[in-house]
Amino acid sequence: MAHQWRGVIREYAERLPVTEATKVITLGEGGTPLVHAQQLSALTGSDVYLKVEGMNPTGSFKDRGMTMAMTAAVAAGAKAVVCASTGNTSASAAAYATAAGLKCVVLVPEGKISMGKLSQAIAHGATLLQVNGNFDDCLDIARKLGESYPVFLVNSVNPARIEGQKTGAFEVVDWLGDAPDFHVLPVGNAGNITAYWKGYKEYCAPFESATAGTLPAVSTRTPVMWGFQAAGAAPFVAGHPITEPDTIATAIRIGNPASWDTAIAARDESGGVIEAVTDEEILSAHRWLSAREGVFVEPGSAAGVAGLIKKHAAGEVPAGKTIVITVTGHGLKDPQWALRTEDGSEVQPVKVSNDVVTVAMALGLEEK
Ligand code: AN7
Repeated sequence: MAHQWRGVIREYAERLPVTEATKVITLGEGGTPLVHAQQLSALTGSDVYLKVEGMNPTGSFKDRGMTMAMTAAVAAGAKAVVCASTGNTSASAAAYATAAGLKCVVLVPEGKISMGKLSQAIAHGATLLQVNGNFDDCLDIARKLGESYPVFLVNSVNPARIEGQKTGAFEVVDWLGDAPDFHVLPVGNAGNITAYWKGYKEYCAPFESATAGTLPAVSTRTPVMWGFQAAGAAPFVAGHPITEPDTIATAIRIGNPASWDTAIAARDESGGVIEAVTDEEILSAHRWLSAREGVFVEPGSAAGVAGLIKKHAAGEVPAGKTIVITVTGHGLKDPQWALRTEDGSEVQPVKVSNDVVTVAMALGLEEK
């Protein structure tokens, strides 16, 4: 019988802070496709793979961390959870809170989250407040609420989130048979680069499991980590927080990343970089993925691909390597960008009358 994926907690229970007795809150997250990107591979002369996180239950990588955070919330006896979000965390928190039977409060920056993500939080019954401020302001309030009020914080400052998200690295190694040479991803609040690096390091050494003794190393190496931020929201490139972050990639419109030190550690321990890509480069990579690879992502998710293309143009991508890029969220989250041409004009579908000859003419077809 084919193996049914059981969600990241049950698949990787020995490497997570859970026991047999833990009540697991899951929607079947993880087990996402690692797609061989044929055109990016042809471009670079390396084997480039896309870890397609839009295939998670709520359409982003956040579900890997949210299954752990919501499981921890239930274990702690919480009745309500809270998060700040640029959109995907709120969509995920709302869905997993529903599955857990908990109330969910989400704080989002007013006017700066995509329609798809807003719809998800509302559909799952979260109490959504639009804060007159940016994501960093929302996170500040969410942290204070968690400290002083009876609500459980499920942002990635909660270590359970990082534990869940590290399973992305495990899946890459399990699929490829070893760690890639490079792992590339977008960086916003910096939880994901922290989590991947933790996962890669744990898989590359004997692991002291809380439930299963000492587990042997699975991989022989760890990758070089390459993170990319939007140029208007690139605190790691500036070397300090940004007070007015701005980018069309609203998912990563973050100026004061919570996981600052661990992201710097991932960069430096791995011999990697965190660099910036412009909104134009992000939209161009977004178009590349949909039109050349067959993978539809939201703009923020294309930042890693934009970074790889930029570094290739600068002659900084070696050939003959294995490169994995996490594309973090689904294109349907924020579909409006697909309906714009490169020069910024709106795509207008061609209208035709209800008649085969007219349709054939519109297609330039001659009768056979
Ligand atoms: C598609 O949902 O911060 O560096 O509040 O939605 O781990 O923050 C989302 C971030 C990349 C950046 N790609 O990841 C939120 C939120 C997508 C995202 C990131 C986000 P981190």
